Amino acid sequence: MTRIFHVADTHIGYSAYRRIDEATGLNLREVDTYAAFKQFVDYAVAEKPDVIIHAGDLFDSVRPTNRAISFVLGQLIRLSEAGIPFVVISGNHETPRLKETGSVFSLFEHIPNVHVVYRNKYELVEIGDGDRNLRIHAIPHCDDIAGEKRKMQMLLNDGSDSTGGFNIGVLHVGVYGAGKQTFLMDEFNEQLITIHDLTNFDYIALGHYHKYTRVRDDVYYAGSTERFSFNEVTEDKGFLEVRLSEDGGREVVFHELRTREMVDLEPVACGALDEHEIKRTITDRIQECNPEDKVVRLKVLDIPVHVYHSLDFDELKRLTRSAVHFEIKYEFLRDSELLAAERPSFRSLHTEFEHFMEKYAVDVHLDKKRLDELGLRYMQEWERESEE
Ligand SMILES: [Mn+2]
Repeated sequence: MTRIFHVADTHIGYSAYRRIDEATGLNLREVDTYAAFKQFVDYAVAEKPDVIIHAGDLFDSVRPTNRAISFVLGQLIRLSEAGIPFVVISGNHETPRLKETGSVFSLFEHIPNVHVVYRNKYELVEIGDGDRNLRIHAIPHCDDIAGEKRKMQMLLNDGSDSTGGFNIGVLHVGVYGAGKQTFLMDEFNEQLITIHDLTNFDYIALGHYHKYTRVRDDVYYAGSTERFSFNEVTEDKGFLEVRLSEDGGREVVFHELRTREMVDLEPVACGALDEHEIKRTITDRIQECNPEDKVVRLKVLDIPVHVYHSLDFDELKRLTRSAVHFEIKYEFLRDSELLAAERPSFRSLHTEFEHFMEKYAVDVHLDKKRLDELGLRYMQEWERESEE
């Protein structure tokens, strides 16, 4: 039996929010991506699979920091010393737009047992020999994915008379037309393929789609090793163990990794609540979820503007401070009576500001929610002062 560990989308170097890890001084979410990958490597070193296949987006960016590179280097050396072959293709996140930029993967090229595939074209990586021979057909992120895919299938068909061993495909792609389902991330430069014309593989290891998914009996996404947005809040994160036997048997097992807790709380629907109830429900939701060390989102729907203005933001901050990140998203009630009462040519300053902020594109590094909050607060203070 041959055992393959299929992992993908580790996005090493990703960082988010403002929380710093006290031990290292690094962004805590960055440290989380390191921890998830290290957990995987620890498991692999203990379990010694015949090969590890990483299906792309090992790094989060084309130019990872020295820290991210040195972390990955250390982990790959551990695998190398344990004698575990590691095959990795470049994904859309780490593939430079200009070839002159060069690939970070070239740094790992000379480590024994490490095979990096990043040259904009299909490559065949062969591991082992005889019955345990693994022919790994690897396509990195490239300019002509359809052409490289055809080339891969052709080469596989040509070599299919060779005896023993397994043919494994590895790609970093979105898939469409698989059982009427489409798997994509809606990213700017993602590659999309169909898979109906990929045949005679013993297994195809996909990367890119962050949710662990069986696409076809022989085609799987391993999913990412951490949650990178609230879209992934309900997904288990981990990697796949694929067991192939010489008689054609195939078993795929998902192994979950321990990751940072991410919670999307039940929204507070303000519609039927009075001001007091709204405030109490928000506070209750926060306290019930015990936000310590978690990434949390709470939506507050249809909150009347005057209630929003009377919230105790300092208190809310105090209640949510122990979270790694606590996001409260307010959606305002559009009170038709209130709007009708206003002269159409001149809406309240608050409403004008809200409309302005909705349309105003702020620099990505600025926290728009905080800007919203501050603007509204300053206006409220100014109003109070001018009333006195
Ligand atoms: Mn990707």
